Amino acid sequence: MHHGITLSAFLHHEQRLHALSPDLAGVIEDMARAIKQISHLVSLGALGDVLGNANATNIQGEAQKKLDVLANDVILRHHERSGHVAAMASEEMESIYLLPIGEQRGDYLLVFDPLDGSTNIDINLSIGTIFSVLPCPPGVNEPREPDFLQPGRNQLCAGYAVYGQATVLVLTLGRGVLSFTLDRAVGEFVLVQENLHIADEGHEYAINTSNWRYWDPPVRRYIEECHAGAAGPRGKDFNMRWMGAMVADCHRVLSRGGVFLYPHDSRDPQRPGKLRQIYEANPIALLVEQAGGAASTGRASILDVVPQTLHQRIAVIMGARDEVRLIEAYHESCP
Ligand code: AFP
Repeated sequence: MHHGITLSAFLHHEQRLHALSPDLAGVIEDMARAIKQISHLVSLGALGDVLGNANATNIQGEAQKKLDVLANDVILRHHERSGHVAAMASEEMESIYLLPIGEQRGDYLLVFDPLDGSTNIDINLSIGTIFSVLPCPPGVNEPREPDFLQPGRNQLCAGYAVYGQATVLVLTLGRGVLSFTLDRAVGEFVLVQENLHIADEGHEYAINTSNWRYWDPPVRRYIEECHAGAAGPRGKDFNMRWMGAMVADCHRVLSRGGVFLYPHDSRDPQRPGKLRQIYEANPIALLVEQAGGAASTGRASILDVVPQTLHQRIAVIMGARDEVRLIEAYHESCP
């Protein structure tokens, strides 16, 4: 593959050489167009009517930002009449989204978090869009919620965009991870990196330490050992970063290594974690595994967990393989 080719050329190449279905390529092209439009809205900042609250709450009970609602709408509009998807689900909608009556149904289910890291919107820090494509079960023309409750291993494609200094699209079709940058002059995503790889060993971690008192002992142990640095049992110093947007923190992990944790904590006994499994954890977990890293709840591989509900939450520990395995070992020795 050649650096500098456009996303469309890459998808064309995948259809020719790896039998990528034209409809799946179509879903990705539609998503790329939606991301370009969201990127434009984000770039308006205070000059557009895009900042602040939408005066509504989502299914998670979180106050929706205007940009959460706008981005959700942009993605729905780019897919609902394409004929490529059968139905969609999003962090911002309580139920699954069925296509308008009369529109052709495709073979795919699209799930997405339209604007991850909403609390960063009004302070002009990194935010992103996360998406994933699942197969629509054969013979299903009008999908229902149980059709979306598939383990992450079923994902046919996963990706995210980060709206940072540049808008970056990171994508996997299950054959490694590629990174594209939006060339605003021509309105095209251009391939800038192939085979993103996360080094097995990490020296950087990301976790919200304000939740320390709620963590389980294995997570406390791991972070305590990171804090101890070269003088502690790990025998090396660690660096810490926290962006407050999973998509940005995980983009750093995919770009320069380390580990990201939003583990189980005891704040709410009903909640296995904070992050949502189907449209947040699963897509990033697939990208991390495809880049040679590992993605775990601490006790199981994220991609093997079968979700019970559309908005199910899950504990997330992912990134450098050796670090994730060590945290899993701490969980094993602490039933
Ligand atoms: P929002 O999109 O609602 O801001 O949530 C972002 C997020 O789900 C995830 O992207 C971050 O890693 C995490 O929440 C940040 O959580 P804290 O508020 O604990 O920092």
